[in-house]
Amino acid sequence: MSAELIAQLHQRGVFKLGEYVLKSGQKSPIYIDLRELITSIKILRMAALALCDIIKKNNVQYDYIVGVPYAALPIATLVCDILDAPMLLRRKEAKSYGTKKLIEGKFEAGKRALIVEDVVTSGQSIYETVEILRKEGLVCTDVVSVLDRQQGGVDQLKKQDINLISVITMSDILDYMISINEITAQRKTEIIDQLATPFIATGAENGIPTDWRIQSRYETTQNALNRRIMEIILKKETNLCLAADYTSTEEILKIADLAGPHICALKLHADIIKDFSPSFVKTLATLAESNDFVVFEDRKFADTGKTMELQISEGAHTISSWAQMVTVHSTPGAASIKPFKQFVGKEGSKLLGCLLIAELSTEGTLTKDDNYKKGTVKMAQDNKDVVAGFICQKRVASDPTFLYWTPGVNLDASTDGSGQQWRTIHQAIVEEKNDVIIVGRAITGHADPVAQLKRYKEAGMEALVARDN
Ligand code: 5BU
Repeated sequence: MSAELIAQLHQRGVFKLGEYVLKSGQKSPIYIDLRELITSIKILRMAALALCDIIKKNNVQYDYIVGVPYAALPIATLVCDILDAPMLLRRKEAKSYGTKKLIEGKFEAGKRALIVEDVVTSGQSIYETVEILRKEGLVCTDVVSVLDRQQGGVDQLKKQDINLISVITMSDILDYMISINEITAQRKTEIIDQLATPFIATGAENGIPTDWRIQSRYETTQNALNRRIMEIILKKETNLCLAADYTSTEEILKIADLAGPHICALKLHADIIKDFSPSFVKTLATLAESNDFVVFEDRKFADTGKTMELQISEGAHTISSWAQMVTVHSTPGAASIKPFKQFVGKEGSKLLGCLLIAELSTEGTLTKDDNYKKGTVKMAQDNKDVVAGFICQKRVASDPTFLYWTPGVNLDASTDGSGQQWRTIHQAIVEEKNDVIIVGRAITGHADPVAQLKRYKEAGMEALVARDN
Protein backbone atom coordinates (compact mmCIF):
# COMPACT_ATOMS: atom_id res chain seq x y z
CA MET A 1 0.00 0.00 0.00
CA SER A 2 2.84 2.40 0.82
CA ALA A 3 4.55 1.77 -2.55
CA GLU A 4 1.40 2.73 -4.42
CA LEU A 5 1.03 5.82 -2.25
CA ILE A 6 4.60 6.92 -3.00
CA ALA A 7 4.03 6.46 -6.74
CA GLN A 8 0.81 8.49 -6.61
CA LEU A 9 2.41 11.26 -4.59
CA HIS A 10 5.35 11.36 -6.96
CA GLN A 11 3.03 11.61 -9.94
CA ARG A 12 1.52 14.73 -8.37
CA GLY A 13 4.89 16.38 -7.93
CA VAL A 14 4.76 16.29 -4.13
CA PHE A 15 8.51 15.53 -3.81
CA LYS A 16 10.60 18.51 -4.78
CA LEU A 17 14.39 18.37 -4.88
CA GLY A 18 16.28 21.61 -4.42
CA GLU A 19 17.34 23.89 -1.61
CA TYR A 20 14.52 24.61 0.84
CA VAL A 21 14.22 26.23 4.22
CA LEU A 22 11.85 24.44 6.58
CA LYS A 23 9.57 26.05 9.17
CA SER A 24 12.31 25.57 11.77
CA GLY A 25 14.78 27.53 9.63
CA GLN A 26 16.67 24.35 8.79
CA LYS A 27 17.85 23.87 5.21
CA SER A 28 16.58 20.83 3.38
CA PRO A 29 17.59 19.25 0.06
CA ILE A 30 14.05 17.94 -0.46
CA TYR A 31 10.65 19.41 0.15
CA ILE A 32 7.54 17.34 0.58
CA ASP A 33 4.31 19.21 0.90
CA LEU A 34 1.67 16.69 1.84
CA ARG A 35 -0.88 19.46 2.07
CA GLU A 36 -1.30 18.88 -1.64
CA LEU A 37 -2.90 15.62 -0.53
CA ILE A 38 -6.11 17.32 0.39
CA THR A 39 -6.80 18.42 -3.16
CA SER A 40 -7.10 14.79 -4.15
CA ILE A 41 -9.57 12.95 -2.00
CA LYS A 42 -8.49 9.72 -3.72
CA ILE A 43 -4.91 10.04 -2.45
CA LEU A 44 -6.06 11.33 0.88
CA ARG A 45 -8.18 8.21 1.27
CA MET A 46 -5.26 6.06 0.17
CA ALA A 47 -3.09 7.66 2.87
CA ALA A 48 -5.85 7.19 5.44
CA LEU A 49 -6.23 3.52 4.52
CA ALA A 50 -2.48 3.04 4.83
CA LEU A 51 -2.62 4.62 8.29
CA CYS A 52 -5.45 2.29 9.32
CA ASP A 53 -3.38 -0.59 8.06
CA ILE A 54 -0.40 0.22 10.29
CA ILE A 55 -2.69 0.88 13.24
CA LYS A 56 -4.15 -2.61 12.87
CA LYS A 57 -0.88 -4.37 12.02
CA ASN A 58 0.83 -2.89 15.05
CA ASN A 59 -2.17 -3.49 17.24
CA VAL A 60 -2.17 0.15 18.38
CA GLN A 61 -4.71 0.69 21.14
CA TYR A 62 -6.88 3.80 21.29
CA ASP A 63 -10.18 5.18 22.53
CA TYR A 64 -10.02 8.42 20.54
CA ILE A 65 -8.18 9.70 17.50
CA VAL A 66 -6.75 13.22 17.35
CA GLY A 67 -5.21 14.93 14.31
CA VAL A 68 -2.30 17.35 14.76
CA PRO A 69 -3.70 20.72 13.63
CA TYR A 70 -4.13 21.78 10.94
CA ALA A 71 -2.69 19.77 8.07
CA ALA A 72 -3.50 16.35 9.54
CA LEU A 73 -7.14 17.10 10.36
CA PRO A 74 -8.72 15.93 7.08
CA ILE A 75 -6.75 12.70 7.14
CA ALA A 76 -7.56 12.08 10.82
CA THR A 77 -11.24 12.52 9.93
CA LEU A 78 -10.99 9.88 7.23
CA VAL A 79 -9.14 7.51 9.56
CA CYS A 80 -11.92 7.89 12.14
CA ASP A 81 -14.48 7.22 9.45
CA ILE A 82 -12.74 4.06 8.23
CA LEU A 83 -12.17 2.71 11.76
CA ASP A 84 -15.48 4.02 13.03
CA ALA A 85 -13.51 5.62 15.87
CA PRO A 86 -14.44 8.67 17.94
CA MET A 87 -12.50 11.81 17.06
CA LEU A 88 -11.36 14.70 19.25
CA LEU A 89 -10.32 18.05 17.87
CA ARG A 90 -7.38 19.96 19.27
CA ARG A 91 -7.72 23.70 18.92
CA LYS A 92 -4.59 25.71 18.26
CA GLU A 93 -5.95 28.68 20.18
CA ALA A 94 -8.51 28.58 22.94
CA LYS A 95 -11.69 30.34 21.86
CA SER A 96 -11.77 33.84 23.24
CA TYR A 97 -15.45 33.41 24.03
CA GLY A 98 -17.51 30.64 25.61
CA THR A 99 -15.77 27.64 27.08
CA LYS A 100 -12.15 28.38 26.15
CA LYS A 101 -11.61 24.66 25.67
CA LEU A 102 -8.50 23.44 23.89
CA ILE A 103 -10.00 20.06 23.05
CA GLU A 104 -13.37 19.72 21.41
CA GLY A 105 -15.42 16.56 21.65
CA LYS A 106 -16.56 14.36 24.51
CA PHE A 107 -13.88 12.40 26.31
CA GLU A 108 -13.07 10.76 29.61
CA ALA A 109 -9.78 11.28 31.41
CA GLY A 110 -7.71 8.10 31.67
CA LYS A 111 -8.63 6.90 28.17
CA ARG A 112 -6.18 6.56 25.29
CA ALA A 113 -5.79 9.10 22.51
CA LEU A 114 -3.98 8.13 19.31
CA ILE A 115 -2.38 10.98 17.38
CA VAL A 116 -2.48 11.22 13.60
CA GLU A 117 0.09 13.38 11.79
CA ASP A 118 0.89 13.94 8.13
CA VAL A 119 4.64 14.70 8.14
CA VAL A 120 7.04 14.32 11.06
CA THR A 121 10.24 16.35 11.12
CA SER A 122 11.46 16.98 14.66
CA GLY A 123 8.26 15.82 16.33
CA GLN A 124 7.74 19.22 17.95
CA SER A 125 4.14 19.77 16.72
CA ILE A 126 3.24 16.27 17.84
CA TYR A 127 4.68 16.88 21.26
CA GLU A 128 2.71 20.12 21.63
CA THR A 129 -0.49 18.20 20.91
CA VAL A 130 0.47 15.36 23.27
CA GLU A 131 1.20 17.83 26.06
CA ILE A 132 -2.25 19.36 25.78
CA LEU A 133 -3.98 15.99 25.70
CA ARG A 134 -1.98 14.77 28.68
CA LYS A 135 -2.88 17.91 30.61
CA GLU A 136 -6.52 16.93 30.12
CA GLY A 137 -5.80 13.52 31.62
CA LEU A 138 -5.74 11.53 28.40
CA VAL A 139 -3.19 8.76 27.97
CA CYS A 140 -1.10 9.52 24.94
CA THR A 141 1.67 7.15 23.89
CA ASP A 142 1.19 6.47 20.19
CA VAL A 143 1.43 8.45 16.99
CA VAL A 144 0.89 7.31 13.42
CA SER A 145 2.09 9.46 10.56
CA VAL A 146 2.02 9.32 6.79
CA LEU A 147 5.66 10.35 6.39
CA ASP A 148 8.70 10.36 8.64
CA ARG A 149 11.35 12.71 7.23
CA GLN A 150 13.95 10.88 9.33
CA GLN A 151 15.14 14.01 11.05
CA GLY A 152 15.26 12.71 14.56
CA GLY A 153 11.50 12.76 15.22
CA VAL A 154 11.35 9.12 16.34
CA ASP A 155 14.11 9.60 18.94
CA GLN A 156 12.83 12.94 20.19
CA LEU A 157 9.36 11.50 20.72
CA LYS A 158 10.77 8.37 22.41
CA LYS A 159 12.23 10.66 25.06
CA GLN A 160 8.69 11.77 25.86
CA ASP A 161 7.41 8.16 25.89
CA ILE A 162 5.75 8.53 22.53
CA ASN A 163 5.98 5.75 19.99
CA LEU A 164 5.89 6.84 16.33
CA ILE A 165 5.01 4.56 13.43
CA SER A 166 4.98 5.90 9.87
CA VAL A 167 3.53 4.63 6.61
CA ILE A 168 6.50 5.86 4.59
CA THR A 169 9.96 7.17 5.42
CA MET A 170 12.26 9.49 3.54
CA SER A 171 14.38 6.46 2.64
CA ASP A 172 11.36 4.82 1.00
CA ILE A 173 10.79 7.92 -1.12
CA LEU A 174 14.44 8.21 -2.13
CA ASP A 175 14.56 4.48 -2.96
CA TYR A 176 11.59 5.04 -5.23
CA MET A 177 13.36 7.96 -6.88
CA ILE A 178 16.43 5.78 -7.42
CA SER A 179 14.23 3.07 -8.98
CA ILE A 180 12.96 5.52 -11.59
CA ASN A 181 16.46 6.97 -12.16
CA GLU A 182 15.65 10.35 -10.72
CA ILE A 183 18.52 10.28 -8.24
CA THR A 184 21.56 8.12 -7.62
CA ALA A 185 22.18 5.95 -4.56
CA GLN A 186 25.02 8.33 -3.70
CA ARG A 187 22.60 11.30 -3.69
CA LYS A 188 20.27 9.38 -1.41
CA THR A 189 23.07 8.88 1.12
CA GLU A 190 23.92 12.58 0.95
CA ILE A 191 20.30 13.63 1.48
CA ILE A 192 19.75 11.23 4.39
CA ASP A 193 22.99 12.43 6.01
CA GLN A 194 22.04 16.08 5.58
CA LEU A 195 18.60 15.50 7.08
CA ALA A 196 20.01 13.55 10.01
CA THR A 197 22.44 16.34 10.94
CA PRO A 198 21.16 17.89 14.17
CA PHE A 199 19.88 21.40 13.72
CA ILE A 200 19.72 24.17 16.27
CA ALA A 201 17.10 26.63 15.15
CA THR A 202 18.72 29.67 16.53
CA GLY A 203 21.42 31.47 14.67
CA ALA A 204 24.16 29.36 16.11
CA GLU A 205 25.23 28.85 12.49
CA ASN A 206 26.42 32.45 12.47
CA GLY A 207 27.92 32.39 15.96
CA ILE A 208 25.13 34.67 17.14
CA PRO A 209 23.64 34.32 20.64
CA THR A 210 20.69 32.01 20.64
CA ASP A 211 18.37 33.57 23.16
CA TRP A 212 15.25 34.97 21.50
CA ARG A 213 13.64 36.48 24.59
CA ILE A 214 12.99 40.19 24.18
CA GLN A 215 14.61 40.91 27.55
CA SER A 216 17.92 39.38 26.45
CA ARG A 217 17.76 41.02 23.05
CA TYR A 218 17.00 44.37 24.66
CA GLU A 219 20.09 44.08 26.83
CA THR A 220 22.38 43.49 23.88
CA THR A 221 20.88 45.46 21.00
CA GLN A 222 22.98 48.17 19.39
CA ASN A 223 20.19 49.55 17.21
CA ALA A 224 18.39 52.68 18.44
CA LEU A 225 14.99 51.76 17.03
CA ASN A 226 15.09 48.23 18.42
CA ARG A 227 16.14 49.51 21.78
CA ARG A 228 13.11 51.79 21.84
CA ILE A 229 10.64 49.15 20.61
CA MET A 230 11.91 46.43 22.92
CA GLU A 231 11.81 48.80 25.86
CA ILE A 232 8.12 49.45 25.08
CA ILE A 233 7.34 45.76 24.56
CA LEU A 234 8.80 44.95 27.96
CA LYS A 235 7.31 47.91 29.79
CA LYS A 236 3.80 47.93 28.31
CA GLU A 237 3.68 44.18 27.59
CA THR A 238 2.56 44.66 24.03
CA ASN A 239 3.96 43.54 20.69
CA LEU A 240 0.99 44.97 18.81
CA CYS A 241 1.46 47.56 16.08
CA LEU A 242 -1.79 49.15 14.96
CA ALA A 243 -2.23 49.90 11.26
CA ALA A 244 -4.38 53.04 11.45
CA ASP A 245 -5.44 53.07 7.82
CA TYR A 246 -7.95 55.91 8.00
CA THR A 247 -8.18 58.72 5.49
CA SER A 248 -8.90 61.55 7.94
CA THR A 249 -6.68 62.88 10.69
CA GLU A 250 -9.65 63.03 13.03
CA GLU A 251 -10.17 59.27 12.82
CA ILE A 252 -6.45 58.58 13.23
CA LEU A 253 -6.12 60.77 16.29
CA LYS A 254 -9.23 59.23 17.80
CA ILE A 255 -7.92 55.67 17.41
CA ALA A 256 -4.41 56.72 18.48
CA ASP A 257 -5.89 58.01 21.71
CA LEU A 258 -7.84 54.80 22.32
CA ALA A 259 -5.01 52.52 21.22
CA GLY A 260 -2.23 54.35 23.08
CA PRO A 261 -2.03 52.08 26.13
CA HIS A 262 -2.23 48.88 24.08
CA ILE A 263 0.31 49.29 21.28
CA CYS A 264 4.06 49.54 20.76
CA ALA A 265 3.74 51.35 17.43
CA LEU A 266 1.14 53.16 15.35
CA LYS A 267 1.55 52.65 11.64
CA LEU A 268 0.38 55.17 9.05
CA HIS A 269 0.08 55.53 5.32
CA ALA A 270 0.51 59.30 5.13
CA ASP A 271 -0.39 59.29 1.45
CA ILE A 272 -3.95 58.11 2.09
CA ILE A 273 -4.73 60.95 4.50
CA LYS A 274 -6.93 63.64 2.97
CA ASP A 275 -6.15 66.45 5.44
CA PHE A 276 -2.55 65.68 6.44
CA SER A 277 -0.98 68.69 8.18
CA PRO A 278 1.94 69.63 10.45
CA SER A 279 -0.48 70.14 13.34
CA PHE A 280 -1.74 66.57 12.90
CA VAL A 281 1.74 65.07 13.29
CA LYS A 282 2.36 67.36 16.23
CA THR A 283 -0.75 66.12 18.05
CA LEU A 284 0.15 62.55 17.15
CA ALA A 285 3.65 63.03 18.56
CA THR A 286 2.14 64.26 21.85
CA LEU A 287 -0.07 61.17 22.03
CA ALA A 288 2.89 58.94 21.19
CA GLU A 289 4.95 60.51 23.91
CA SER A 290 2.32 60.37 26.62
CA ASN A 291 1.30 56.81 25.74
CA ASP A 292 4.77 55.56 24.90
CA PHE A 293 4.47 54.28 21.35
CA VAL A 294 6.47 54.75 18.17
CA VAL A 295 5.14 56.50 15.06
CA PHE A 296 5.72 54.38 11.99
CA GLU A 297 5.24 55.50 8.37
CA ASP A 298 4.78 52.52 6.06
CA ARG A 299 6.09 54.41 3.02
CA LYS A 300 7.77 51.44 1.31
CA PHE A 301 10.53 53.47 -0.28
CA ALA A 302 11.90 52.02 -3.52
CA ASP A 303 13.73 54.40 -5.83
CA THR A 304 17.11 55.91 -6.56
CA GLY A 305 19.04 57.08 -3.53
CA LYS A 306 18.57 60.73 -4.36
CA THR A 307 14.83 60.45 -4.94
CA MET A 308 14.33 58.56 -1.68
CA GLU A 309 16.34 61.20 0.16
CA LEU A 310 13.91 63.82 -1.14
CA GLN A 311 10.87 61.62 -0.50
CA ILE A 312 11.71 61.16 3.15
CA SER A 313 12.57 64.77 3.93
CA GLU A 314 10.67 67.00 1.51
CA GLY A 315 7.24 67.29 -0.11
CA ALA A 316 3.90 67.46 1.57
CA HIS A 317 4.78 64.95 4.30
CA THR A 318 8.41 65.64 5.36
CA ILE A 319 8.37 62.14 6.82
CA SER A 320 11.70 62.32 8.65
CA SER A 321 10.40 65.22 10.74
CA TRP A 322 7.83 63.04 12.52
CA ALA A 323 8.23 59.30 11.75
CA GLN A 324 10.55 57.29 13.97
CA MET A 325 10.52 54.36 11.59
CA VAL A 326 9.75 53.64 7.93
CA THR A 327 9.59 50.68 5.59
CA VAL A 328 12.01 50.35 2.70
CA HIS A 329 12.05 47.90 -0.22
CA SER A 330 15.33 46.15 -0.89
CA THR A 331 14.77 46.20 -4.66
CA PRO A 332 17.00 49.21 -5.44
CA GLY A 333 19.98 47.42 -3.84
CA ALA A 334 22.56 49.45 -1.93
CA ALA A 335 20.63 52.64 -2.69
CA SER A 336 17.87 51.26 -0.43
CA ILE A 337 19.80 51.96 2.72
CA LYS A 338 22.15 54.86 2.16
CA PRO A 339 19.65 57.74 2.17
CA PHE A 340 18.17 56.63 5.47
CA LYS A 341 21.47 56.39 7.32
CA GLN A 342 22.03 60.11 7.20
CA PHE A 343 18.67 60.85 8.84
CA VAL A 344 19.27 58.81 11.98
CA GLY A 345 20.45 61.26 14.63
CA LYS A 346 20.27 64.24 12.27
CA GLU A 347 18.94 67.50 13.67
CA GLY A 348 15.26 67.96 12.87
CA SER A 349 14.86 64.26 12.04
CA LYS A 350 12.95 61.84 14.26
CA LEU A 351 14.04 58.77 12.32
CA LEU A 352 15.53 56.01 14.48
CA GLY A 353 15.72 53.26 11.87
CA CYS A 354 13.96 51.34 9.13
CA LEU A 355 12.58 47.93 8.33
CA LEU A 356 13.43 46.19 5.08
CA ILE A 357 10.57 44.45 3.34
CA ALA A 358 11.64 40.84 2.98
CA GLU A 359 8.25 39.36 2.21
CA LEU A 360 4.81 40.82 1.63
CA SER A 361 1.62 39.30 2.94
CA THR A 362 -0.22 39.51 -0.35
CA GLU A 363 -1.35 36.60 -2.49
CA GLY A 364 1.04 35.89 -5.35
CA THR A 365 3.77 38.18 -4.01
CA LEU A 366 7.05 37.89 -5.90
CA THR A 367 8.92 38.31 -2.62
CA LYS A 368 8.41 34.59 -1.88
CA ASP A 369 11.60 34.00 -3.84
CA ASP A 370 14.37 32.68 -1.58
CA ASN A 371 17.16 34.60 -3.31
CA TYR A 372 15.22 37.82 -2.92
CA LYS A 373 14.86 37.19 0.78
CA LYS A 374 18.52 36.20 1.15
CA GLY A 375 19.62 39.37 -0.65
CA THR A 376 17.40 41.44 1.63
CA VAL A 377 18.82 39.81 4.75
CA LYS A 378 22.38 40.39 3.54
CA MET A 379 21.61 44.06 2.96
CA ALA A 380 20.24 44.35 6.49
CA GLN A 381 23.21 42.53 8.00
CA ASP A 382 25.62 44.92 6.32
CA ASN A 383 23.72 47.97 7.65
CA LYS A 384 22.65 47.11 11.17
CA ASP A 385 23.01 50.68 12.39
CA VAL A 386 19.96 51.78 10.43
CA VAL A 387 18.14 48.52 9.58
CA ALA A 388 16.31 47.39 12.69
CA GLY A 389 14.61 44.38 11.17
CA PHE A 390 12.20 43.14 8.60
CA ILE A 391 8.66 43.03 7.41
CA CYS A 392 8.20 39.35 6.77
CA GLN A 393 5.77 36.49 6.95
CA LYS A 394 8.18 34.01 8.53
CA ARG A 395 11.27 35.00 10.53
CA VAL A 396 13.68 35.46 7.62
CA ALA A 397 16.99 35.36 9.43
CA SER A 398 18.44 33.42 12.36
CA ASP A 399 19.59 36.65 13.92
CA PRO A 400 18.04 37.85 17.18
CA THR A 401 19.55 41.30 16.85
CA PHE A 402 16.81 42.12 14.32
CA LEU A 403 13.10 42.42 15.07
CA TYR A 404 10.67 40.64 12.78
CA TRP A 405 7.44 42.53 12.10
CA THR A 406 4.56 40.82 10.42
CA PRO A 407 1.37 42.10 8.79
CA GLY A 408 -1.37 39.75 7.64
CA VAL A 409 -2.87 38.98 11.05
CA ASN A 410 -6.56 38.55 11.81
CA LEU A 411 -8.14 36.14 14.28
CA ASP A 412 -11.52 36.09 12.57
CA ALA A 413 -10.90 36.18 8.82
CA SER A 414 -8.37 34.78 6.36
CA THR A 415 -8.69 37.17 3.42
CA ASP A 416 -10.14 40.55 2.51
CA GLY A 417 -10.92 39.46 -1.07
CA SER A 418 -8.36 41.98 -2.38
CA GLY A 419 -5.19 39.92 -2.10
CA GLN A 420 -4.49 40.38 1.59
CA GLN A 421 -3.82 37.08 3.38
CA TRP A 422 -4.44 36.88 7.09
CA ARG A 423 -3.45 34.22 9.61
CA THR A 424 -3.73 33.83 13.36
CA ILE A 425 -1.43 35.23 16.00
CA HIS A 426 -0.32 31.75 17.00
CA GLN A 427 0.75 31.09 13.44
CA ALA A 428 2.46 34.45 13.04
CA ILE A 429 4.36 34.36 16.33
CA VAL A 430 4.74 30.79 17.55
CA GLU A 431 4.94 28.94 14.24
CA GLU A 432 6.41 31.59 11.97
CA LYS A 433 8.47 33.15 14.74
CA ASN A 434 7.83 36.83 14.16
CA ASP A 435 8.10 39.32 17.02
CA VAL A 436 5.64 42.13 16.33
CA ILE A 437 2.17 41.78 14.84
CA ILE A 438 0.81 44.52 12.58
CA VAL A 439 -2.97 44.55 12.74
CA GLY A 440 -5.33 46.90 10.94
CA ARG A 441 -8.90 46.16 9.99
CA ALA A 442 -9.40 43.42 12.60
CA ILE A 443 -9.27 46.36 15.02
CA THR A 444 -10.23 49.46 13.03
CA GLY A 445 -13.11 47.75 11.23
CA HIS A 446 -14.63 46.35 14.43
CA ALA A 447 -17.60 47.83 16.28
CA ASP A 448 -15.62 47.69 19.53
CA PRO A 449 -12.00 48.57 18.66
CA VAL A 450 -10.90 48.84 22.29
CA ALA A 451 -12.01 45.29 23.04
CA GLN A 452 -10.12 44.17 19.95
CA LEU A 453 -7.01 46.12 20.92
CA LYS A 454 -6.99 44.35 24.27
CA ARG A 455 -7.63 40.99 22.64
CA TYR A 456 -4.78 41.34 20.12
CA LYS A 457 -2.41 42.79 22.70
CA GLU A 458 -3.01 39.92 25.11
CA ALA A 459 -2.91 37.19 22.50
CA GLY A 460 0.20 38.70 20.90
CA MET A 461 2.15 38.80 24.13
CA GLU A 462 0.93 35.40 25.22
CA ALA A 463 2.18 33.92 21.95
CA LEU A 464 5.54 35.66 22.27
CA VAL A 465 6.06 34.37 25.80
CA ALA A 466 4.92 30.87 24.81
CA ARG A 467 7.32 30.89 21.86
CA ASP A 468 10.39 31.77 23.90
CA ASN A 469 9.80 29.69 27.03
P1 5BU B 1 -4.85 44.83 7.74
O1 5BU B 1 -6.07 45.65 7.79
O2 5BU B 1 -4.57 44.08 9.06
O3 5BU B 1 -4.78 43.91 6.55
O4 5BU B 1 -3.65 45.90 7.60
C1 5BU B 1 -2.33 45.53 7.36
C2 5BU B 1 -1.47 46.75 7.18
O5 5BU B 1 -0.13 46.34 6.90
C3 5BU B 1 -1.87 47.65 6.03
O6 5BU B 1 -1.57 48.97 6.40
C4 5BU B 1 -0.97 47.24 4.89
O7 5BU B 1 -0.67 48.30 4.01
C5 5BU B 1 0.29 46.81 5.63
N1 5BU B 1 1.05 45.75 4.95
C6 5BU B 1 0.50 44.53 4.68
O8 5BU B 1 -0.66 44.25 4.97
N2 5BU B 1 1.25 43.59 4.05
C7 5BU B 1 2.53 43.79 3.70
O9 5BU B 1 3.18 42.89 3.18
C8 5BU B 1 3.08 45.07 4.02
C9 5BU B 1 2.33 46.01 4.64
BR1 5BU B 1 4.83 45.39 3.57
